[in-house]
Amino acid sequence: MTYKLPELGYAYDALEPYIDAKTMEIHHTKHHQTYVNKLNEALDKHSELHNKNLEDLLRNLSSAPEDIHNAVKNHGGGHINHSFFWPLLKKDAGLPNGEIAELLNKTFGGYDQFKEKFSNAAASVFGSGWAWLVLNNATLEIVTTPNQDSPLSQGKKPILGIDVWEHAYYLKYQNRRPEYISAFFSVINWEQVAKNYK
Ligand code: MN3
Repeated sequence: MTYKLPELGYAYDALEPYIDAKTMEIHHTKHHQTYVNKLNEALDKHSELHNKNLEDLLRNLSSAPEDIHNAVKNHGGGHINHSFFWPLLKKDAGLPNGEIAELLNKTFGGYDQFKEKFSNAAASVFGSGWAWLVLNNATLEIVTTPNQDSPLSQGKKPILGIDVWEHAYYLKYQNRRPEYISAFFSVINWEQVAKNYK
C-alpha cells in the first residue's frame, strides 16, 4: 500500500488572482508530496496497517503504534487534509445554494454571518493550522485544528476547510492572512461542499 499525490484536477494558475500559480505549484508538488512520502515511510514499518484506510487510522489515532503515532497524525493528516482541500477550490463557483445555503441560514443566520464567523476562526489560528466547517453528529460547527490535525480525530466530519499555514499564502500575501482568507471566499467550490455534506 502506497499513497500517491492526487491530481489537482485543474491548472496551477486556475485560481489566479486569488491564489497564485507559484503557491499552488509549490503547495501541491512540494508540501503535499512531502506528507505523502513521510506517511508512506512510516507505514512501511507496519505492514499490519496496510489494509486499513487512512480515515480509519485518523479516527482511531490513539490506537496507532507509538513509533509512528506522530507520523500518522502529522503526515497522514497532511495528506488527507490536502486531498480534501484541492477539490474545494474553484474560481467563479458562485455562492452556496440549495440545502447548504439553507443549513448556513439555519445554523449561522445566513451566508454573511457564516463567512464572518469562519473568517474569524481562520484568522484566530495561532501559527499553522486549519479552520473547518464540520458535521458534529448532525450539527454544523466551525472548528480549528493546529498543525495537520484532522477533524476526523475528534469524531467530526469535515465539509469545508481552509489551510492557514503560511505556505498556503505567504508568496502572495506575506503576513496578510486576512486578505488570503477573504480571497479564499472567491474560490470556494460550493458544489463540492454540498457533496461533502451528502
Ligand atoms: Mn498546506
